[in-house]
Amino acid sequence: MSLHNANLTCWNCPAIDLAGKVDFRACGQAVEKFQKSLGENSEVHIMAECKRRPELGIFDPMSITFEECPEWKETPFGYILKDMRVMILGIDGYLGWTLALWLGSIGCQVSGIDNYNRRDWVMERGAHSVIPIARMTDRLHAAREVLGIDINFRKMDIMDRSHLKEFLEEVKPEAIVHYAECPSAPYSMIDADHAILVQQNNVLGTLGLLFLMRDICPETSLLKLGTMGEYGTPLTGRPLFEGIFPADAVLHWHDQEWSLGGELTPRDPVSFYHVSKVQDTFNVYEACKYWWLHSYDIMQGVIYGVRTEQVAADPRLRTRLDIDEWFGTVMNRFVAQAVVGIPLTLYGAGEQLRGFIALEDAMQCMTRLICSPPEPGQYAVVNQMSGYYSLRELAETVTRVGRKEFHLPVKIQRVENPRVEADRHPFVPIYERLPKDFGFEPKVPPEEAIYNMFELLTQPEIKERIEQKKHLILPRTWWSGVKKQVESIEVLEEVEVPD
Ligand code: USQ
Repeated sequence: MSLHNANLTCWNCPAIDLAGKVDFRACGQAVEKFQKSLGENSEVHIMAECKRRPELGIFDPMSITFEECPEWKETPFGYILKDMRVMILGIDGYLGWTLALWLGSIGCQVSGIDNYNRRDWVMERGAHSVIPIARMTDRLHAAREVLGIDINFRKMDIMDRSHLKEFLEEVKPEAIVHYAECPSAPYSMIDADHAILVQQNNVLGTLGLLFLMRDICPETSLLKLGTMGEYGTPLTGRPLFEGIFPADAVLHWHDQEWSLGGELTPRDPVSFYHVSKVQDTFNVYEACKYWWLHSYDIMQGVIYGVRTEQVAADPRLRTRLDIDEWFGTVMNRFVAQAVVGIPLTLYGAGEQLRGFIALEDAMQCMTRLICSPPEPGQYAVVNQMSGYYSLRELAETVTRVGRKEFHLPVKIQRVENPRVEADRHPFVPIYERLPKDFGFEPKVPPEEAIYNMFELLTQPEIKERIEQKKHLILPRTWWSGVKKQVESIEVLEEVEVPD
C-alpha cells in the first residue's frame, strides 16, 4: 500500500526555495484549484529551486513526488527527508524530550532549545517530577551513549529572539515543533501574576517565533501544539470540527443560508491557559495568510503515559511525570493516587468527557505530520486524540488495572470541582484527519498505558517520591479565586469495576 505522503510534491517540501518564483495567489490553496483558476493558457507558472538538489536548477515543484525524490526515504510513518533537520522548542519537557529521542531514532537531526522553565515552575509550586529526570547534560550524554543520537541543544528562552535568530540561521530547520509553552490550566488560574506569565510566555513567545520564521525559514513547517480545550464543550452538542468548518457546513438563520466552509470554528476556552492557545491560533493563522508560512495547529487531547521504547532504554533517558494539581494531567494523577492509596479525585460529577491520547501515540502523530508538511500559506488543524472517555470511566479503568494486576486497594472519590466547567455535557469531537489523511493508527489502549505507568510508579524509589508530594494532590486553585483546599464529597466505596 502506498504511504500516506507518497504523492505529495516539492510544493509541500521544506527543502524548496520558492522566494520570488511563485505567484502569491498560489499560496494557501490547493494547487489544482489554483492552476484551474489561472486557465489553460495562463503564462503564470509556479517555479522553484531545491536547497538540497541545486543541480535541478529552476523547475516546476509539482513535477516530483516524495516517492520519486531520492531525498525522501521510506519509514513506517511515511516518507521522510533524509537526516531531516527538526528543531524542538521546549526540548526538556515531557513531550519535547520524548519526541527528541523518538525522532533521533528514525534518523532525524534533532536540535532544540529550552530554558528549564518547566522544571522551575514545578519547583516553585514545591512539587517535583515523580520520575526523577537527569540534568540536560546527562540526558544528552546518555542519548549519545545508549541510542547513538546526537542532539544539538542550546539553553535558551524562546523570548530571547536575537539568540533564537542565530540558532535558526545556524541550523536551518526543516520542521519546527513548538512545545515551548506553559501547559497548565490551574497554574494560569493561581493569580494575576501567573495568568500574565502564562499568556506572556505562550502568546508573545509564539508571536516572536512567527516573525523569525518569516525572515529566516518561511519554507519550514511549524508544528504548534494547541489543545482540544480551545473548543470548550458547547452545550448544544455542536461537533468539534478540526479547527475549521468543513466545506458543507451551513449557517441557517431567518430563512436564509450561508456557507461556513473554511472559516475558523468558534472557540470557548476553559482557563487563561486555554485562552493563550486560542490567541496563538489567531496569530499563527494570520502569519500563514500574510507570509505563506506552513503550519499545523495540533489540538491535542489530554495526554498520559510514561513509555516509549527510547525513554525506557535507560533511567537517564526517562521523561518527566508530574502528578501535582498544577502540572499533572488527570490520568497520570489517577495512577499516582492509586499507588499511594489516595482515592482517585473525580472533580464534581466526574461525568466530564475529554479526548485522550497516550504519549507514544502522540509521538506517532507528530512524526506523521512532520512527514507531510502543509502547503505554503496553509494553516491546517488536526484534532490529536485516540478516543474520548468520561473521567469516571477512566477512574474505573485505573481502579480495575490497579486492583487486578497490582493488588492495590484502589478507591474513587468525588471532590468539589475547583474549576468552572460543565461536568455533564454533550461532546462530539471530530478526529478523522490523522487516521484518514496521515495513516495514524492508535497503538496504545488506555489499559496498556495505565499498566506501564503502574509498573514504573510502584517501584519503591518512585513511590517514595509520590509519598513526598502527596499533600499537593488535592487542589487548592479555584477558578473563582477562593483560597481553600477542595473537600471530598463522597468516597465511592463499593464501586463496581466492570471487567
Ligand atoms: N480532573 C479531575 N480530577 C483530577 C484532575 C483533573 O476530575 O484530579 C478533570 C478536570 O476537571 C478536567 C479534566 O479532568 O475536566 C482534565 O483535566 P487535566 O488537568 O488532565 O487537563 P487540562 O487542565 O484540561 O489540561 C491538560 C493539559 C493541557 C492540555 C489539555 C488538553 O495540561 O496542556 O491542553 O489537557 S484538553 O483537556 O483537551 O484541553
